[in-house]
Amino acid sequence: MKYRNPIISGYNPDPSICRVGEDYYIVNSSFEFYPGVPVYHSRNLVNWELEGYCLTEESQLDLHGCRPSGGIYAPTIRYHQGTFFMTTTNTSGKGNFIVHTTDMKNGWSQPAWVDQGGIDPSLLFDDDGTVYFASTSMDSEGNTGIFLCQVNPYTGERLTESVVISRGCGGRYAEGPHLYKWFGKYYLMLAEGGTEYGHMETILRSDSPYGPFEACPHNPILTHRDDMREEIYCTGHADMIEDHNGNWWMVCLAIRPCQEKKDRVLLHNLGRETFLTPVVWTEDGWPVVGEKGLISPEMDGPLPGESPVPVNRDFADDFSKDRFSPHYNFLRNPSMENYVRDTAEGKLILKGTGTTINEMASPTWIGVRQKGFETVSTAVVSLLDAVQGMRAGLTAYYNDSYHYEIYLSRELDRWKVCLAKHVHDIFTVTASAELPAAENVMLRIVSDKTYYRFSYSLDGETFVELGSGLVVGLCTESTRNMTFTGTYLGMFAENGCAAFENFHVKVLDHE
Ligand code: 6LW
Repeated sequence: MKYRNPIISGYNPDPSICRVGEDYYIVNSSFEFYPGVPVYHSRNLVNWELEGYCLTEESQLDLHGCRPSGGIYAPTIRYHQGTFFMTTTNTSGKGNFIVHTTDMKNGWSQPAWVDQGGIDPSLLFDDDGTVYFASTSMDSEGNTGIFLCQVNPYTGERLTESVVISRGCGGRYAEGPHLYKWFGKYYLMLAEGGTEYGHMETILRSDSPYGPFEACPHNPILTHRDDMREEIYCTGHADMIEDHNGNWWMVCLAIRPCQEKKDRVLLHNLGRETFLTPVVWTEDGWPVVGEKGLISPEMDGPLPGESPVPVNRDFADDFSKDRFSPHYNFLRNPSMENYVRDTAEGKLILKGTGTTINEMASPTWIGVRQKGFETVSTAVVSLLDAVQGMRAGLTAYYNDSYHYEIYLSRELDRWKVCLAKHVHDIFTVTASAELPAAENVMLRIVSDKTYYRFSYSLDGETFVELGSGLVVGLCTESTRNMTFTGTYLGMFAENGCAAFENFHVKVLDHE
């Protein structure tokens, strides 16, 4: 059965997958965004619904002061004897922890912190009841390695010393470890080469979880570092699973470049997305991934469950219901009293504080992941205050130093619509127009692979383009520090209240 990649588009990196009967669950990293660790559910491995998050309270997810691309790194989800376990790292907090639940609808436990350092934690529930905890860390000489200990998954108590079990298969930064028990052996799968264009997945196996490990003769089992098709790059950080029909699958992160081949510039703004590939086994028990270690935008495989249906990546909110969609994210730990859903009027009231979207803090900002290159985002905006210097509008947002926004503002005694851009240390208004009033103005962001274009309309029909911003300004490769996220399309308010109506994001990319 044919299907399209990515299976979860937009910034959803470091996927980990588990199976419960005929139900499948994927979790992803979430960094400085709140809630933390999204959980997607599927029954055919292609159509995924965002069910919610593992970390929904500040006591589980303290992101105060978290730097861009800090916070929550790679998670692992496992299911054992009726209980889900998720382990991850709060790199801006106390490190590695485990949460658990028997029913996701009732939320997850408080963090059980594990006294083993590093990132990319993973769990293996062995047949004899032992629970192994692996992570990628550094030894006293600063050498990275995969560390292993035994833990109590409920309390996080480390039951044995942490020991190095592998340094990888020769690629730099051996990370993203997953230890499995398959066919009576312990398989250790790793991401190596770094999460950029040299990324790859390797696998080893042993009769003991502590090794010594034998490397797969055709490592790396997955990499796009030399793939000349130039459609998908950075494949790695994978997890594997046997479906309920006995077929095998891998989920991994990868990126789709936002530049056309002719431009030959390696850039991506949508973030690292989640991809799916079938896996088969060799006679001597080694996995063969995809098309001999390559994956494609369209693949074929023995999918479980119902045939895939077309994926709808649009988003719409008329604010008539009192609950926020799980697709909304906030920055760090939001003050929810600043986000009021006026269901009677069909409005979202954003109460802007003195914290702006240029700050590494929690401004009044709410966004959804940009899930395609070609999008149209609109909302009708009205300023409710006439405060000098207030701003409220729509933003294409990567992080606090990389964002473009079209917004209404009050300057001296005039109402204005403005376009501002923040790239690196340059924050400036690049265009503005005076308005007769700052109410019921429709703002619009139209994106393609090269530009974000910003327009406004006073009647909802005729739009005036205020200006544009290059997509390259919001790409992961363009940020001054290493970052791991992707663009959001969202609403924001600063220094006063604003009302938003009919927030829509339409994805036009042809699957
Ligand atoms: C992830 C690790 C990595 O934890 O990036 O570059 C981190 N390697 O595997 C964030 O995605």
